[in-house]
Amino acid sequence: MKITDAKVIVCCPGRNFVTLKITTDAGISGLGDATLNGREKAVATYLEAYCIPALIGKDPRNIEDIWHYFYKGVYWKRGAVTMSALSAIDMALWDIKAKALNTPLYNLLGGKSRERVLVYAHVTGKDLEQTLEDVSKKVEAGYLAVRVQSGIPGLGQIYGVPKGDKPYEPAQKGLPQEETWDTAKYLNFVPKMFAKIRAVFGDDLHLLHDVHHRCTPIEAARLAKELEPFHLFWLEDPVTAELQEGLRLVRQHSTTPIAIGEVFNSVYDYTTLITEQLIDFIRMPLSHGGGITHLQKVAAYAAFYHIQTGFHGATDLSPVNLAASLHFDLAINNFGIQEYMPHQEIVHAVFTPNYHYENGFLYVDDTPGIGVTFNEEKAKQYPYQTACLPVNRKTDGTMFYW
Ligand code: GCO
Ligand code: MG
Repeated sequence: MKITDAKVIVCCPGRNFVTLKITTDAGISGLGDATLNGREKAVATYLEAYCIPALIGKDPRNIEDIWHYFYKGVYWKRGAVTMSALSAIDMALWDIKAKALNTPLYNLLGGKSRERVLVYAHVTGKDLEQTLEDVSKKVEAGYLAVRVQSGIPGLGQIYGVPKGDKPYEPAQKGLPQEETWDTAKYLNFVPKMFAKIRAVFGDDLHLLHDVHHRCTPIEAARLAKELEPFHLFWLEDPVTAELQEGLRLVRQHSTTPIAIGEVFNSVYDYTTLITEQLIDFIRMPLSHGGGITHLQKVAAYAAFYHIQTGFHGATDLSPVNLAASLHFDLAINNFGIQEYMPHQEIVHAVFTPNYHYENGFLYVDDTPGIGVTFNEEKAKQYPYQTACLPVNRKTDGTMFYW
């Protein structure tokens, strides 16, 4: 089999997505998600200018070799842009292989370890009252796990809280919008919020929370310690994990489980975190972390340290990535949980998904390959629109992490 063509399709059904389609002389094509929120064109250009010409003529069945061609073979390796491109290539090749063998992807990853994938939903409220209402709605919809974010008294627009009545979507048209931040106000509010949620909803509901990289290690240690009585499923990105050693301080003070890595793209972002058992869940998604080929190795490595997966699954990762993640989640032993932020209906007009939600779990069907159908004609109706993630300033104006 030979790769005869590959193309990048950038479309915006409600939000931007970058899709790679690889075609072969066997009449089989594969899809990969190359979306990097707010940096879509950088990945598309890298693929079009440097990767696609080198892919043509290669045998798509040699996934391991092609992976290393674009990793080891490239002098400027790692980084979100190049790894997102490599992830999309890898995903599309696995899609082709599974279709060629006429089997769903999970069969190539070891077969099913379970029939369904536990997911967590997003709860967002402008204030505590609305947040409690939203938890109720998610519980009624059957979710067994919810990630809770809320507006903070005294702060305006912040991460995780929607504007108006639309579902939360952080990327906004045009240049980055500015949000405000005050760590002291945040740290005072969050433990009170979880105390209330536990009091109202009891012990069984799994509760998660995303700090979104905003605490210093000692602040994160305080938060993790104060949240201990509420038994979180996980506390996500408590610090900006560029400083892996910072997690030692958090660990010394608390038994709250930690999830990290949605912005990582290589195993080398994690080595201290994994080998010193400073985290409990890895978040790096297939579409940014080198695809299935690299994540298989990272997940296996993590398993030896009693670390589970909890893949990033925000709406800025396309249904192709979510479907591929579900195959992966079904197959591996150390699966933990999958993030699930449903895409808007308009997205499903372009990407027909092969998964469905039922009572707290996602199910993927037995369509060969990854199983998502991409409607290129429909995609043309939704051209790219410039949109960026916000930036964040402290209340005194100091630039801060978003
Ligand atoms: C999450 C993430 C997202 C990111 C978004 C950025 O936990 O789902 O933190 O909300 O902010 O994916 O593109
Ligand atoms: Mg996150």
